[in-house]
Amino acid sequence: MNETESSFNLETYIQRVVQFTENQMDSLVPSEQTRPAKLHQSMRYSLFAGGKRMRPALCLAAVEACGGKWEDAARMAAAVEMIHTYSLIHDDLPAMDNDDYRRGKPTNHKVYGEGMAVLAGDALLTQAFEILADWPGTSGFTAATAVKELAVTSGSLQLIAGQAADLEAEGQEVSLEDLEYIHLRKTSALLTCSVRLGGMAADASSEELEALSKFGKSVGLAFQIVDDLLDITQTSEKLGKTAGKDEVANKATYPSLVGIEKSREMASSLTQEAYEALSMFGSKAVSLKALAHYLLERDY
Ligand code: GRG
Repeated sequence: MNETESSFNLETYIQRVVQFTENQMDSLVPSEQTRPAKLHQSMRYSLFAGGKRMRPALCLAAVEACGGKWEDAARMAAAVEMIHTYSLIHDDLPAMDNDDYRRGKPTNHKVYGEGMAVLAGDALLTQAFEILADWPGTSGFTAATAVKELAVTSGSLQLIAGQAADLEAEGQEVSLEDLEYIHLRKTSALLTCSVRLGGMAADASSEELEALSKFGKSVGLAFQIVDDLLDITQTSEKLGKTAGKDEVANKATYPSLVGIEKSREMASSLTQEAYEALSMFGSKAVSLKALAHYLLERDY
């Protein structure tokens, strides 16, 4: 560990990210009183229910790695968290994963009903693009480029592809290759997009964006493997969502396909690859590196 790394305090860093992102979202999303009030309450219920805010954290850390300021990526940080929250609301619906508990609270549809939960997800998804469309851009990147980055990530070849493949995999034989197809899309895609948007906010070079893509891909797969492990080893209270669901649903996961030990090894080796992708940023990547380490070692 070098001097910059040893003086870096991740806990304080994450607290600042949470505050910054929540302030942004609060100022950008219509108030709970805005008509139709129930819709806006439902959107805000899930948006402000907690959550680790890892996508904004990665986005803001990527701005730093590329020499920019958080302010430049404020809209990106809000937009990626809104897309993430929409995906969680829809994923929890009875037609998908049918979950009652998320971020330590009853799921959106349990509180607001299925119809309103679908609409809250739709509205968060749509508003994320509106927010990004108002980003002023840099000399190298326009708002349209950033909007396209988020749209491709959220579309039928990435996020939704992962979810569709996951739905289709239920009750089927799933290979390690199939599992990687799903998680590169369900999990890595939005993490990669978060760091790439942060890079764009700092007017990153194409080499820097390429390095951020490699970092996001590795961190994303490691994140998913750790998520699968936590589903087995942690309680619902600790996770804030239903633990042990994968086994009950007989779902293919990394531990079910390769075992717990091998899964841990894979997550460590992917995190190592993520660190290596950061070499060109030097000490400016201290926060990205600390976040990758945290995502590997987290216990919820
Ligand atoms: C388009 C409906 C739809 C879904 C897309 C992202 C996704 C696919 C589904 C969401 C559910 C899920 C299990 C996604 C995999 C990624 C993952 C482990 C998400 C949980 O993210 P955390 O742990 O959650 O960062 P918090 O609550 O901390 O923000």
